[in-house]
Amino acid sequence: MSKRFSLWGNFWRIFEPNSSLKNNLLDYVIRASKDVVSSVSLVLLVFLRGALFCAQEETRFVRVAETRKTNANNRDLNSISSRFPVETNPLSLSLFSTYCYIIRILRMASSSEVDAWIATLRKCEIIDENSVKKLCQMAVEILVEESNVQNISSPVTICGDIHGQFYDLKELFSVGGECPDTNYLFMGDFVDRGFYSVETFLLLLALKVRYPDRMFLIRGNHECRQITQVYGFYDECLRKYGSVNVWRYCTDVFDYLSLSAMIDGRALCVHGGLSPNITTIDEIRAIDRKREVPHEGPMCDLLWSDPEDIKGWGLSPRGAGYLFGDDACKSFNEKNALKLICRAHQLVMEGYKWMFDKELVTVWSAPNYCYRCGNVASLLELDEHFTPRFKVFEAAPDSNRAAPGKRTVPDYFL
Ligand SMILES: [Mn+2]
Repeated sequence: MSKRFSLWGNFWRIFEPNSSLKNNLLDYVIRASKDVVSSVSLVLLVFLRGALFCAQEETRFVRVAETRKTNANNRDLNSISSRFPVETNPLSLSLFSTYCYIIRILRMASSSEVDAWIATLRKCEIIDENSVKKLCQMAVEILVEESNVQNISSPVTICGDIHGQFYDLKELFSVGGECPDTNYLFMGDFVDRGFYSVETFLLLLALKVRYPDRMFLIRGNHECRQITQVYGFYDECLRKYGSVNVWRYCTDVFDYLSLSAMIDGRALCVHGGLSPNITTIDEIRAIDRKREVPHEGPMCDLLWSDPEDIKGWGLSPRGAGYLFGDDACKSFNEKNALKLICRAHQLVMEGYKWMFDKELVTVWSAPNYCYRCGNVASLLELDEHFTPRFKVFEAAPDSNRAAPGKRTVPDYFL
């Protein structure tokens, strides 16, 4: 090299507004690594930064390491970082956090690309097939690390079904606040039935990739290959892209979506409901979720079940999952020290519905469902004191929609 690449001199240039290295940490890393002195210093720098990161997040890593020890047979932890030999000694913790830090740098390097996708998708325009492929790969890298029961801290805004109603999702964000200013948990059923499943799912996914600690997505019963071939998502991908590749990339992502979320250890959020085969939260953690939604069993029940005014368990008219009564719900909550089960999956005309002496709530976030049900929608805000506050909203006015909002109602209505 005729001119030595100066590690320190160039480092600050990343932050200059018109720098050629702007937003391109990866480029910086590659250039620095071409020079021996620079690359050695870079490795040291990264290791030191990793150690600092470790010190900051030590308690979290200790907890992760301990969870792994106690869940030695837990197949859900079969991810890249869980194969990393983490013990609770400082050196391996430091190595582990260095690894996490490098992953974080690589993610930051591509954030300007993700920002561009988000800007396009926010206009309800699709991104090209290669971008979808890349976005889906990035999403899988994040989702594969997530537990079946994601821990989320309040405050958080919880949303129910969206079903491809893109303009109503924008309405939701204008009522609840934009991501990342607001923490969001979406409880599944992003696709099918509405006209914009592609834009809706890809926008939520891009936000997940861009702000992984601010946006949480869990799986609904429509996030599977079989259902999307019947209720619209498959046809929409074919129509908008001329091939089913995008549908394939997206359905592959579905397999990695988490199954539930736990808020402050007090509220369990799932798409459908409970299962007679699950009595503890640890049993949810032990499910091997990375697959198509099965037709029966615990994983299927979490995505398909409904609460009902019965005693114990009943057969579901949906043909999958179960009906469960207040006694089943209350004993599950008591056993797991839960205050609340939060779920979506059923249309409620008022947007939300309490049941079982406020031990369960249904949240529905698709206003005027299928563009003809006339219902309102809601989102549930849980603050630091765990006080629930519902925000009810109506469908976006026609003036805020593109023409297809006025098209005929699809046949996918159930
Ligand atoms: Mn559903």
